[in-house]
Amino acid sequence: MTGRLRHLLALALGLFCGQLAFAQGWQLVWQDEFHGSISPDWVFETGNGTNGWGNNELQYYRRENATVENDALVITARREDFGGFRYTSARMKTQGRKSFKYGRIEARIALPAKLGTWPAFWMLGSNIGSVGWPASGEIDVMEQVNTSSEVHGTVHWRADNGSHASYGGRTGTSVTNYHVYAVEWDAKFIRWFVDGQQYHVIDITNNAGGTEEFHKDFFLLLNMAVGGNWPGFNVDESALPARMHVDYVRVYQLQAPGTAITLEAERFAVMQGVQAEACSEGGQNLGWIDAGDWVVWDVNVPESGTYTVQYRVASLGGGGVIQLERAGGSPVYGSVYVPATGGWQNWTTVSHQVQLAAGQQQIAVKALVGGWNLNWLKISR
Ligand SMILES: [Ca+2]
Ligand SMILES: [Ca+2]
Ligand SMILES: [Ca+2]
Repeated sequence: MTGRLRHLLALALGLFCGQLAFAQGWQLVWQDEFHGSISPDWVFETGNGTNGWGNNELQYYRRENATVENDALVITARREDFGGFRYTSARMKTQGRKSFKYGRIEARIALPAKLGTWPAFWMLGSNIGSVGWPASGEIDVMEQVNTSSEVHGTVHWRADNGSHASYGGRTGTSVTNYHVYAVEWDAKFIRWFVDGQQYHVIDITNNAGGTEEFHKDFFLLLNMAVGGNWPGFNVDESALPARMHVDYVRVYQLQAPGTAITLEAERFAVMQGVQAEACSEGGQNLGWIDAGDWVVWDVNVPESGTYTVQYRVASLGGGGVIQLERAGGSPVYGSVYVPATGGWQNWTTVSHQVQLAAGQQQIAVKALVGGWNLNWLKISR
């Protein structure tokens, strides 16, 4: 696919999502797009846990079973003898690295749907280490078992009498194709969606079980079990290896109008011609920016009006020119000069004022003149 076509497709997808799926005020706060690698915010869990991770699962989890191909995470379940078990797969979590209270949590996932597979995108309360499960609370954004065409969204908690309680919903879809699985979670409700269509909701205003389990931080998990109490213990070994694909995981949170939006350059949606590298100010910056190169980010502009856009830039040589535009190239919002700073990691901030329209959209920086690095953009009223 050509860069231009990808650019236009990205624009079309951005508009599509903007109309169907986004409430005003959702701002992207964390993402892993699996652009060639897995974010260091994920921790891998290995082994078979206690009692097969509590479910009598048959697999041994290994880091090696999570890879990145074609801009997507691939979790592969294998028929492989390892550690005394007959299958291997992968399980990863953001515990201790990234946790979230409320927000829109979504992932674009395609499932294998084979007898014995149990893929899941889910969350656990960050206090699980002190209060245990299910008092920690569990929010299952998406689970599916075996060859079923149904996906399930469920919450688990500890009931007042101390027993395990749960409340789930399900819906049918073409699970082997990519779909966006999401929850929208606030102080009142958790709602489950497939491709923007709600299929389940729980009112948590007065708590699910008389405790606070759904009003505190949760971390994210992705895994694919082989066998276990839910899918059962029949595995179609002829269907292995089975692969779960995850194009991206994104977390949005509600932000009040007037809050500055910071876009880390390296957390782009799509790009052409640039590369990320370690930044002297922490994290990463983008470099190898030549004339005609471009980078696109998802952003939700809270209201239409005049915004100041700041760019954190560095340039060893003669500087360059940034053009800010809507992804796809039209309209052009404005341009700003990048001065020479005397080093690729000598940073300065340049800015200009532009008119932006409200709503979820894809914004792009294009290099009219290359020869500079970009650490971040900040958009403020
Ligand atoms: Ca991706
Ligand atoms: Ca380049
Ligand atoms: Ca950065």
